Amino acid sequence: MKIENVELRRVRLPLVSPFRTSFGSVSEREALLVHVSTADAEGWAECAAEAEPLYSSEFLDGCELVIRDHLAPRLNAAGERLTAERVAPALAAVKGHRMSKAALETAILDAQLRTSGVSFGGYLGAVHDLVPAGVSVGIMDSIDRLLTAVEGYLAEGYLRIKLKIEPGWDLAPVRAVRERFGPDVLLQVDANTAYTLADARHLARLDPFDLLLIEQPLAEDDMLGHAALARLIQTPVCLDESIESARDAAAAISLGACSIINVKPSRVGGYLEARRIHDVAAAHGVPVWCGGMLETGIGRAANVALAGLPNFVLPGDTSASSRYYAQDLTKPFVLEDGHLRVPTGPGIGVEVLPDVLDDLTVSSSDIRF
Ligand code: OSB
Ligand code: MG
Repeated sequence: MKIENVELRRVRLPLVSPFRTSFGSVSEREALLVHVSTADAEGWAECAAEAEPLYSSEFLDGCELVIRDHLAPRLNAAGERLTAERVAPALAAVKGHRMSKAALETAILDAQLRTSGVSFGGYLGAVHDLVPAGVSVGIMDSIDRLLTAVEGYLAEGYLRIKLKIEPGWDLAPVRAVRERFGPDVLLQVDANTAYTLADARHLARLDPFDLLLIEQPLAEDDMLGHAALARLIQTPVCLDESIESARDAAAAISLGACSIINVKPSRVGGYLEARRIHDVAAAHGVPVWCGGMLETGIGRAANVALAGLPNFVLPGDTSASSRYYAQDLTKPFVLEDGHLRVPTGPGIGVEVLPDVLDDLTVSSSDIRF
């Protein structure tokens, strides 16, 4: 497949409400779209990096630069023989930059699958038409506001609540949500690396609340710390930031650093590596779920397809478009009885709305092949 052009487009979408995590607060999503043109098809993908390098070391300006100056030229060199499966090997010499690599691979995979009329779900091996949706609820100014937000999400049908936590906002919000909504609500927390192993006794105080999991309590490079913590608390430890590859997943599982994995294709370099993590975890009896990065409909479509694989047994952070945006870049993803439907059309199975895209675009540039 010969690529003719790669367009990089920066878009800015206002969030319906600010989203605060232990590493910062955002009120709009600035995203980088990668749009690949071949003779036969167009492919779209969304780079999950944020404007600032706070979730991980990657950030939007850096992604644009590395795609333009280091990644795209390596794909160009592959010429006609390029396929989505050959993208990662062609880019392997470049260390890291997984979100940038994932965006390129995904856009190329979209074009390839549109050419052959195969859906992402079909290609990846999805076995479900509908996937259960959870929702990630940010840190709020007060417990009252949090309870109002959670009540709204439960009324909409979300099947699992994830509370963002940090020191000073952990036991009280979890206790309040449990007391108000009862023991049957599937509830989990995400610390985004905000604690250290010295907080183990404090985190053990979450044990009585019967959480599904605690996500990434410690620093991303603290595999041994997570293994030690997992022995000191009853809540299952789930890793997000620490897992950047299937090899990381195998190591974390072997060390006892996690018993559940949040799979974000963007964080691990793309959907092919994400599927390998799914497979490694399945072989160890470790359940996985699909994380999110406040994606627009473009990134969401592919995530929902991945979430249809058999070992994605926990509800994901794959929420409806309306949880994030009043106007999405695609036809909105909507909840159907707490589930999102896996797209079945070719490629990611959704179309970008051209007028909306133009309205929300802040800049664009072309890389000619
Ligand atoms: O840690 O899972 C995370 C959003 C941005 C960056 C990191 C994370 C998140 C979320 C929201 O938790 C997931 C979503 O709804 O897309
Ligand atoms: Mg997380």
